[in-house]
Amino acid sequence: MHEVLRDWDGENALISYDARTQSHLFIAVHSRRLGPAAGGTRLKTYPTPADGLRDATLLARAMTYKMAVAGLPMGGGKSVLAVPGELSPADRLHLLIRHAHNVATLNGSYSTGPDVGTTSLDMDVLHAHTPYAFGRSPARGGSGSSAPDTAVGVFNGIRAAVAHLNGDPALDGVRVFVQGCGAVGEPLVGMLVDAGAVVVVSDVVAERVEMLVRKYGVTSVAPDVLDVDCDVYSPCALGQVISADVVPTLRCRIVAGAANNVLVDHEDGARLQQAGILYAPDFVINAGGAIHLIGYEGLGWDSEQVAAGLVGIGDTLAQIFTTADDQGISTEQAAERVAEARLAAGPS
Ligand code: PPY
Repeated sequence: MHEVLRDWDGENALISYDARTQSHLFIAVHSRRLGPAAGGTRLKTYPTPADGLRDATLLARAMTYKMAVAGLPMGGGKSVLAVPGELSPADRLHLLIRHAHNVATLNGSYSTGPDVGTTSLDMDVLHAHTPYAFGRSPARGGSGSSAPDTAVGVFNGIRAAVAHLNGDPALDGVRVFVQGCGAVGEPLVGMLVDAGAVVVVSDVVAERVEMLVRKYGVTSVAPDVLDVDCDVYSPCALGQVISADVVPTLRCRIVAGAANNVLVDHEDGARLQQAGILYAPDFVINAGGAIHLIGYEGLGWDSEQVAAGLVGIGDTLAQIFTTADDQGISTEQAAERVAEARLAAGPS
């Protein structure tokens, strides 16, 4: 764990161990340069505790960049609850309450929200112990699940990428492979089908795939298949799917999905560029959830303002694609430069 922290450029990390559930609790605060840090709570099993801490630190950094590019007055943070396996409801509740107390000790320098493995109902639990939890259920005063708005942002981003290559954002007949059809992937599939796209899906949960095939008439591939012949590959499950080994096997023109930390290495952005694949940087295209949570709950936005923010994802990507072309750099680099310029300028 020392090495994880040594190799990270964040502000601080809170680390604790819960003996009852044999779980590690991590909160990583990467940067508060643009405002208090925010980012979801991921509840998941990792090979080692250090892997959980590494995930928290890298996801927190991605949140800093996401907030900066989206123009939200927030910093980047993330929590990981690294559990040994499925917890009983009572143990899970115990762990969430312990996490809430950890969040509370940070006195608002970090706020959390839902992420992989947690829901609005979990935020209701956290909020009973700390005010610093976004994304409660509407019945408890929250703005509800941000996943559908994350999907809208990804949809807008896919249109921007298609427009950059085709000169037209129309998705009619465009082949899109959506990998992972959970809370974000499913509504995305619905929007794509409505827009006339030819959609291929995959998911580790076979029943989910069967449901989508029945509901939308899409086709499917096995969960481990990546080399689907398509225009757009949309990773909407977990990250780290693009690596030096994977890039040569891809048969798409665009990579544009909702997953966080899609690239294994920073250099994979350049590898995609060299392979002639247009990459929509993850921290730009998946900002819809943050725009929803911070917009509604932090900034008091109405649904029109949130919708405008989601449209902005497409506009920002269009600019990043053009800058990357003009300067001969990868889209990942172009997006990082936007974030780093905002961080250098400080809060606006
Ligand atoms: C993400 O976009 O990955 C998030 O974690 C969303 C978020 C944003 C702000 C507070 C909590 C979660």
